[in-house]
Amino acid sequence: MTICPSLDLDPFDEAFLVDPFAYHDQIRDAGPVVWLDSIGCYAMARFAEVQAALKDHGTFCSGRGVGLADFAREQPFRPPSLLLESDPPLHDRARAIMNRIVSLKALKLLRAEWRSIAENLVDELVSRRQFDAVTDLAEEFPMRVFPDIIGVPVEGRKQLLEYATIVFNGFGPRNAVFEHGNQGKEAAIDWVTAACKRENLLPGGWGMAIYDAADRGECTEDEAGRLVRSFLSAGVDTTVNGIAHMILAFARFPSEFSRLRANRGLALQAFEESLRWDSTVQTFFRTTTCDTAVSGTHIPKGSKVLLMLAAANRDPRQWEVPEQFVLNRRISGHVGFGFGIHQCLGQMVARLEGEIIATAIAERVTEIRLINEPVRRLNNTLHAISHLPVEVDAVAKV
Ligand code: OVM
Repeated sequence: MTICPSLDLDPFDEAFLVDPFAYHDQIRDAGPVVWLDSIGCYAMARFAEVQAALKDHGTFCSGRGVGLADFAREQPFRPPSLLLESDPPLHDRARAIMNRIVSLKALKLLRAEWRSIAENLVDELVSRRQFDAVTDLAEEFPMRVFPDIIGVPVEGRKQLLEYATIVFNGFGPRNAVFEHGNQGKEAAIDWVTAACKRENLLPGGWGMAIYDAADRGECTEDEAGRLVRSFLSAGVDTTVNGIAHMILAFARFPSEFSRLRANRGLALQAFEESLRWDSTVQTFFRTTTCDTAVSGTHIPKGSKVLLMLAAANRDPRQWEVPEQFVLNRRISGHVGFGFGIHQCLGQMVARLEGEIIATAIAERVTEIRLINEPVRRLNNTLHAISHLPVEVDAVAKV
């Protein structure tokens, strides 16, 4: 058994959250498993070990929470998610209900309409030449398409972004980022709680489809509400920041953007690679259900383990020139959507949004330049951007 190296480094302090990639080498190079004194838990940042832990959900469970808080010792701030914060068999029952709703068939129905929404939006932004790629595009597009699919009220939808801030900060420690980030956003919790109720959901949406499953006896009324909450928690800020980082990648790697313009068939690949390059969900925790060993390092039963997805996605042991956004690499297997039974339920929705935006931009823009450096919005889990001022050159009209 190897001794587990201990690092004096806080993955949730502000310097780390501003530029996590500056610290990942230190964690990956220290060993396959490290002990972080600052937060009193183990961490893994290498691709092979992160992927293996995600796969081994029996040893690395989610039911004690996927944040720093151990639900076996602390009361969670909201009833646990039946998907994210659960283990089989409960997880699988909940997931099956959701998988039937977020189906390929359902997604096929959305593409044409979402495409025309994206085209109109990007047309307008290109005519302005300068815009904020976060507020005007990366937030605007998901907000125009996603809440309608679930069927939540139009009034107050902006609260979805504030709610996501609370939820994703909640996976980290109760630090300054948590306190400041969540301040004044309490109303979002009430809004989302109301939006999850049967009487507030529009007929025909994915939210009501969950209550239809409850009517068939597949889950209880209370479980249905909590599953709607998963859509509303995980469905907006994730794609917002995925799209934002894809635009950032286009600006930082102009030759790759040219390659996309020359071959629009690479649009989906562009979104996927941007997710590897800068993974929106940077980290999630697991808890060990038994004593275990990871690449020769002992981890005792009941330990919280930080899985550093974003670091794994830039591990030079796995990827060539990992810090570069490269369209033609073999990207399959990245852990930006996780891996194993908990792998992102909404990944097909996210991909559809990302592909459609990448296509609409590649058709209309020859170059994207940053007017200013991105303004970061610090969050304990998401790598987030609040403002990304850009200038674009329009494709010449024929
Ligand atoms: C949920 C949930 C919340 C946040 C994130 C997430 C990335 C899921 O409530 O199920 O997945």
